[in-house]
Amino acid sequence: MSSPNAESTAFRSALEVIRAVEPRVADAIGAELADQRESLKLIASENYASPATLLAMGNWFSDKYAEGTVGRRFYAGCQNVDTVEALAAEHARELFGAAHAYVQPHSGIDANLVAFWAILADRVESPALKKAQVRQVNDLTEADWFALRRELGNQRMLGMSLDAGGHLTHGFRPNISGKMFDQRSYGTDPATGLIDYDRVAEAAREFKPLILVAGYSAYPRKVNFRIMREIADSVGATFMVDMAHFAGLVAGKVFTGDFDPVPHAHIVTTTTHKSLRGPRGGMVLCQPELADQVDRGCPMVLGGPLPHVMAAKAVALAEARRPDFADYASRIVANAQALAEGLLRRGATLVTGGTDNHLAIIDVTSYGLTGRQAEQALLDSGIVTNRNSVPQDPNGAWYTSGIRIGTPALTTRGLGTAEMDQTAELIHTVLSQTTPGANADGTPSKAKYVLDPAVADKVSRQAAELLTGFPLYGSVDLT
Ligand code: DSN
Repeated sequence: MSSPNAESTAFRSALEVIRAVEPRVADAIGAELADQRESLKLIASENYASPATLLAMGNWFSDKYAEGTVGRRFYAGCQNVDTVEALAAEHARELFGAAHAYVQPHSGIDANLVAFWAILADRVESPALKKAQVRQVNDLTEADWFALRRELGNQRMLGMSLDAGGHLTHGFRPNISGKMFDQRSYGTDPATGLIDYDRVAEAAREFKPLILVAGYSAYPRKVNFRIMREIADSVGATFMVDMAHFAGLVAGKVFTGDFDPVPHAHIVTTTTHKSLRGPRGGMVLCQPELADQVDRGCPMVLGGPLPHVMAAKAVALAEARRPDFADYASRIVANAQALAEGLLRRGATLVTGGTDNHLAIIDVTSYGLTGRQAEQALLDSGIVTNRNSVPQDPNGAWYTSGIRIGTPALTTRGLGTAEMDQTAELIHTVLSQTTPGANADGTPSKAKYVLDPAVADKVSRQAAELLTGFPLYGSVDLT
């Protein structure tokens, strides 16, 4: 462990150097720390990376180009980049028990694009693609290229529907995956809100996807990856899991056996900054047969790797291999369950009636609100969340009917189950005292809301008070 003094000195010195060039940037960085310290952060996809992880990104690795892979680069002088990329990959393989790890993706979308490409290259029966893989691309004729585009396009993907908690990159229209793939989705059982594996199997039998995708950004339950793999195998699909949200729970051995995607999936993608608590970025883990294609991620779909971020991934993954990370991961779930129980006890409605992971979805229609109204009212009260669709959402993806809450960040900060109950009380107070507003012409608004500023002020003060016992980056004094 570094000394608290070293951490404080490092950040203060960094800001002093930045301030000498553009003081407004230094001020914004300082203000961001102040804001994060003061608010009750319940965004399920956010966290607080360690000082070591943050500092590993602010250095001269940022200046280096390193297209290619370890030991096989398109630029000279990559020996130090090789060191950090190999280290990050080794930590990832060891942490997750994966055969292969590719740590270059810049984000979750990038990681998914790398995975899609690897699966297409592995699975699509295309004579033109075979030629493209073995020959110099200049040798392909116009007819070969035409065939290649035809054969790669319109392949089938089956993923979880957006309103049930799936992710945009799993074949939905606003994302490129929804434009390249012929996509169908499986939802959840309307009565329970849970994945109905028989229905997934039925959809897979009917649709015969090339890729079956599991994973979510707003589903509050475990997924049985053994069953999903059996479904994929029964129709000859490649099974891909996007574990971006719950990678920390896999790393911390909270999700094991049927609920650990790594032994069951052909390919697993993740971000590194959510429950895994690393730097902002992505990563792909895969079975050996997909490794060569995955390693072509750059330049196939990625720009030059970000060596400074790979260095930070190596640091964060090393942290996640320590025994205390398992304790952190189990506290995330205990906190999410305490928060969910606290809300249920006060009369809130939760999608699926609770949680067994790091997040919960409050159906705010039971408070007479849209997600957008609830999100803003909570923000006014010092509670940072995001609005989210609920299954079969009547308010659509912009206004929504839900609020997603998650505990990875507050758990990092040290809050426990008692504080989660207090947090539930604050959320319930705001939502039960907010009413829908009206447009200027008197029609009901899905965005406007009425909340007595005195209530918002009181809850903000209570939220700040709750946080005083849990200083964020407590060693860092920027004054
Ligand atoms: N934006 C992330 C989330 O909040 O879940 C997913 O990409």
